[in-house]
Amino acid sequence: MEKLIDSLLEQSMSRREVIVDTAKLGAAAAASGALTLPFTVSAQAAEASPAAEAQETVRHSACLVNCGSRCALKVIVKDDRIVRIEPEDVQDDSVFGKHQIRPCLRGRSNRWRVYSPDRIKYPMKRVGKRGEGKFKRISWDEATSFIAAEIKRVSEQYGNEAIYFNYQSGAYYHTQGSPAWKRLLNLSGGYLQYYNNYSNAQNFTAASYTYGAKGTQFASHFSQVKNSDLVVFFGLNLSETRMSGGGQVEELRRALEASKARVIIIDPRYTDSVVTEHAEWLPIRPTTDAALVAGIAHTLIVEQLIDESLVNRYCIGYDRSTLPETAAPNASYKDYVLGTGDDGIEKTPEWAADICGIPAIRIRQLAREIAGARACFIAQGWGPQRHANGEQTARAVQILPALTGHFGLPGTNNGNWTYATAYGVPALPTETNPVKVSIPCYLWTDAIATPEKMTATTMGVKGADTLKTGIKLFFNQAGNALLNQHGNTNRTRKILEDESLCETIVVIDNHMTPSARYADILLPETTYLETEDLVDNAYASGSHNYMIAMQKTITPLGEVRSTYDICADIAKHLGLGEQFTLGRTQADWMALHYAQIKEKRTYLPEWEVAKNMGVIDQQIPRDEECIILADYRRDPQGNPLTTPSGKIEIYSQALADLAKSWTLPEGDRIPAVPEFCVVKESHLNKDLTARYPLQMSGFHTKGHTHSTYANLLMLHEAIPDEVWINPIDASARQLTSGDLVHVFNDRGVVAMPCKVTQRILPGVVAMPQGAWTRLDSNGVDVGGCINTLTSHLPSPLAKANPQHTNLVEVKRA
Ligand SMILES: Nc1nc2c(c(=O)[nH]1)N[C@H]1C(S)=C(S)[C@@H](COP(=O)(O)OP(=O)(O)OC[C@H]3O[C@@H](n4cnc5c(=O)[nH]c(N)nc54)[C@H](O)[C@@H]3O)O[C@H]1N2
Ligand SMILES: Nc1nc2c(c(=O)[nH]1)N[C@H]1C(S)=C(S)[C@@H](COP(=O)(O)OP(=O)(O)OC[C@H]3O[C@@H](n4cnc5c(=O)[nH]c(N)nc54)[C@H](O)[C@@H]3O)O[C@H]1N2
Ligand code: SF4
Ligand SMILES: [Mo]
Repeated sequence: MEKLIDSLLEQSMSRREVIVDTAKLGAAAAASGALTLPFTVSAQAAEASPAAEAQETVRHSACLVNCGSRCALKVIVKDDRIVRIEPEDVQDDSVFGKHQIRPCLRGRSNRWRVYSPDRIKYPMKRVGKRGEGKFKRISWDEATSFIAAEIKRVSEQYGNEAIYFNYQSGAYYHTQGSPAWKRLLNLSGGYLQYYNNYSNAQNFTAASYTYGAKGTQFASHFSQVKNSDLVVFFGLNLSETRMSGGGQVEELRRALEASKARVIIIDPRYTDSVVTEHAEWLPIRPTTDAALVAGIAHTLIVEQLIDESLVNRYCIGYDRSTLPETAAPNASYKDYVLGTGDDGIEKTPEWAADICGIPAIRIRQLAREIAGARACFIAQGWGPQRHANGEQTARAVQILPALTGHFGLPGTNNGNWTYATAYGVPALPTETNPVKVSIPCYLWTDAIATPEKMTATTMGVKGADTLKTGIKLFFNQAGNALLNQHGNTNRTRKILEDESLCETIVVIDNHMTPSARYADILLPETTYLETEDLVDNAYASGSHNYMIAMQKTITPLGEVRSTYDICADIAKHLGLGEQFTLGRTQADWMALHYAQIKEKRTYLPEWEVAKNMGVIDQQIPRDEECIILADYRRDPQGNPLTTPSGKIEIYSQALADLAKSWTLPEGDRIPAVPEFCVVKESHLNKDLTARYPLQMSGFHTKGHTHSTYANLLMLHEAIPDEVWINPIDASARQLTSGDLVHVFNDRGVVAMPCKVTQRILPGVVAMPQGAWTRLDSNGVDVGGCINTLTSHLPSPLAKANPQHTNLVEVKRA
């Protein structure tokens, strides 16, 4: 409570500071000819006066959080204190013309993040039980020499495979943060690697089977929508997940203004994108998109809306004529849809409607609309795939453009969500990792608790048949997935509390997060605004290309340091100092990286100029080659895909083989065509729904980026964390908006206010993800973290996070 009052007082005091720029006043007065005013001061006089010390200066920084966008921040500083954060000025760039990379409410709240009472300001060592959150201040030398000794001890005792660097996405630095830690760990013998991410593993894995490796990274840029007449989005919500004025949401808005294409959004929630894109909302039950696609395909087939010769030229496994010889004769997608496949069920729109909740008549119309469109842009967000059957959803949406011919042509896409074109701003080289073994990033708790069960054919271990050892030394840099962002927090707590399993946990963060409380050694890193770096435009700025030179805007608080310097010190203790730095400071690396870019783009200004500019437009002409599969469409023989057949694989023999050789948990399936697979926690599971009748899906809220910014009270006032519930479900539980409810299942209980709204379909509730977990004495998560309710069990193929698939009940608290 004290902390809260302190922070409220701090906010109101700095708001009361009067902003007086005497130099500007003098200049303005001179310009207006008001020199006769008795109190006028000249600019020169102002410079000499003591008041000049209180002048505001402008510094440039950026928001490095993982929302996919990258916004520049104009930081107004006075007396070494941040007083305000503004957007950078309007720029002229090669993509949008005159335009502003406008940060969202989160980026602009960075002053509160820097001065938050949650800041960790000194290196610390745990004194209580692990997780209790009791720490004692130690010196930097003590901290860095302890970590060096632990790297040595653990690698000698267990081998380097026992060292792990956890998934993290809180700060995409180029010359500190993750690259610095990875460089240090690689130079000192390596660490157990991970593959996948928490964002889109099911989708990427699916795409590698549907389109080959190329398809995993890219899709058409949204600028193509300028050529579309119809846009169909499955759970794609740019207005809330890509909020920067410099990225995809802006690109889509401009394209829609040009084409006036009709937009249809398929989502359990009526999202802000439905509003801002003037879209039609088709509410769908979570996990059922593959059933919807099968229902659409049924109409396409029976109404002869498919150009079968075209589909068979570009795809395999649509019908029997293109099935590989190794496949069963009735294994094609057409067989699956028409009921001549193994399950014998015809996937009529009525069948699909029963599952997904969209009326059969609307499914038929949708099929006709997509087939009849001149250029339909089909894309999916990553919410639809963050499910227990996410690979199936992803693959189903990926084949819809292929079935309807809407691929490789202007205004079309491949069903995926695009990344920005990479314009290559170098990062600190991490060197190569001598340890070649990797695990799916969602399975690190298993790699701590039950390493003997981690094998290639059960848990997706790569580079070895099985793990040799469990994880013993854990590095958690700029991530909250050590607890908060990982599935089933109550299970994770138990695993972390057992000090005989993972022996040492190092956490590096800005704030005392739920994960930070589980540290043995806790290190404070600078926030974005307290350090210098040269960063890229991140991965969701569409075809817009720029980089940002970040400046240290204030003296870092307390003893906070850059992880480049921290890792250099640890390297020195290990006798690797020179190898780590190569004699360079962090500033030297930035200058070097800039020089490498300037070598290619000689027209860019000198670094001495550029480093004070904030946004640096790379001035690369708009990427016209942003129509995915265009080369393949033009010449499929000349430009084969990287799938085994070189074609779009509606039927995948690789998946059929894999399903046979892997050992899957009961109920899990890996079909060779994009079948709808029922998940355990589904509305169709009559046993489980008797107890937990509501499907609960998470979503990425505007109020925070995951757990970053989630501790800022002012943001909560703007966008509270509330669980969305339909009036029908609310009245059955006698709930009205604002009531505090308990959302619960066998894994835990979360307390949160409810929002009664027609914007969610009946039978489904939606909870924002990212709130900080905090258990009361009864074990109720009064912090409102969704992961108290989610499962740690991975999806079948990608072995990835199914964190949107949950059954729950809701009751008044
Ligand atoms: N404001 C904000 N922006 C962010 C982030 C954030 O935390 N906050 N996180 C960033 C990161 S790291 C990522 S990975 C992206 C994530 O972007 P996404 O993964 O796309 O975001 P989600 O909100 O999980 O899901 C998008 C939509 O899918 C819907 N959905 C859920 N299940 C289903 C389903 O089964 N079928 C269909 N059709 N729709 C479904 C949800 O209701 C939601 O509206 O966003 C990035 N941007
Ligand atoms: N239930 C559920 N869980 C989810 C998701 C979901 O949709 N539903 N989404 C998943 C997805 S897509 C993702 S990407 C993950 C994201 O999970 P994480 O990558 O863990 O992201 P954050 O929760 O934002 O945690 C980032 C941490 O970095 C810290 N940080 C910020 N800036 C700095 C810095 O400069 N230095 C250091 N050292 N630390 C800093 C922040 O304080 C914060 O603690 O969550 C996943 N978890
Ligand atoms: S959270 Fe994303 S959109 Fe918001 S300011 Fe940061 S980078 Fe920009
Ligand atoms: Mo993500």
